[in-house]
Amino acid sequence: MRLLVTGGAGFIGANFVRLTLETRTDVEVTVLDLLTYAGNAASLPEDPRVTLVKGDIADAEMVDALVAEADAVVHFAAESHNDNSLDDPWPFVHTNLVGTFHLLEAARRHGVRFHHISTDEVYGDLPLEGGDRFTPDTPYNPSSPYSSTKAGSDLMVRAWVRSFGLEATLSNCSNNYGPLQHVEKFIPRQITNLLDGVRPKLYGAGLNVRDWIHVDDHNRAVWTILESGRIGETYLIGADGEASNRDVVETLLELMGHERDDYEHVPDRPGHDLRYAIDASRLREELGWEPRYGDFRAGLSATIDWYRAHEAWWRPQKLETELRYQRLGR
Ligand code: NAD
Ligand code: TDX
Repeated sequence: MRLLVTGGAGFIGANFVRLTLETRTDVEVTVLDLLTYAGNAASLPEDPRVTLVKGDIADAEMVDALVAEADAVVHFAAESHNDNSLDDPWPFVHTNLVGTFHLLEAARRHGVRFHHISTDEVYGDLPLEGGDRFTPDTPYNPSSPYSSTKAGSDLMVRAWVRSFGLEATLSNCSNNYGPLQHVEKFIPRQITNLLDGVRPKLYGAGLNVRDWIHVDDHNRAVWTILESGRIGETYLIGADGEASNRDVVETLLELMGHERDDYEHVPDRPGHDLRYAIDASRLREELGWEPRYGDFRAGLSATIDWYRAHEAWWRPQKLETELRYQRLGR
């Protein structure tokens, strides 16, 4: 099987490529990645079964040629950080909307199976109190330029299925954590701050809740959907990992040998979503998927170990990232 993985040099995509090589012998992977600030060729394993092509998913000609050679496309590439989308939304429109459009058109022309990776943020947020969770029937209600462009890309995929018979599936996953995540994101930012002797930074009161899942559990679900998902269907991926940002920071502090209250509050993110929570029943009951990382604390501990052991991977991005946050006042 020849797989085209867009965004395969990013956090989730690179973990997907690694998992694929470890678990399948019959797959060859071409990664199409622009290697933006978020992409890192060093995240990919050196393996004769992996080819990295540096390019833009909004480059219609290049995309057409690569999709033509593939048996399936797994589309991870995106501008992915909410804070950046509040600073400058245009790259989000370019990559998440225009880029997805060109991929869909190529997949339609060549009749190639397509899996679209998306986020629970397309559903907006839930109240802090109460046990509501997102389901595949929750109405779209995105809050940020990031989530609105992801929502638009999801809707295009659905329309291409219905109008053109594209063989596509979609998945909307909750917050991922694990190795190879850029230091701009919440958990790696706090771990690497602590390694640098800097106190963790909580937006606002830190009461916002995210539903954490280990990146390998997400990627196993993607493979399950690719192999046995129903065409045209949307699967929500989540592992019942709800925690407030304050809980996460306190746990990281404790695991790294600090007092649990040794963090600081910084100004809140504008439009900050309160709570996400996923009901993954369809994926569990229809396709039999189960998460393997049940213990979030143990997963965080392993993630801390990974960042301790891989400073050479994250160090080049750290200063620039913190300077950007300084400019944003966060
Ligand atoms: P990331 O920012 O770490 O990686 C994105 C990758 O896409 C990078 O390698 C980057 O170079 C590449 N890219 C960006 N623009 C491109 C372009 N125009 N052409 C080609 N490549 C381009 O993101 P991530 O956290 O790995 O997220 C991957 C996907 O998963 C995204 O679609 C995101 O919306 C989705 N998602 C992420 C999470 C999460 O918690 N991180 C949760 C749910 C869904
Ligand atoms: O320094 C910080 N302090 C803080 O309190 C940072 C960077 C974040 N936060 C808060 C904001 C969020 O409530 O932590 C939470 C998580 O923040 P992010 O890591 O930026 O993730 P989030 O905005 O929830 O979006 C993530 O999950 C869904 C990914 O970045 C998206 O790509 C994915 O779609």
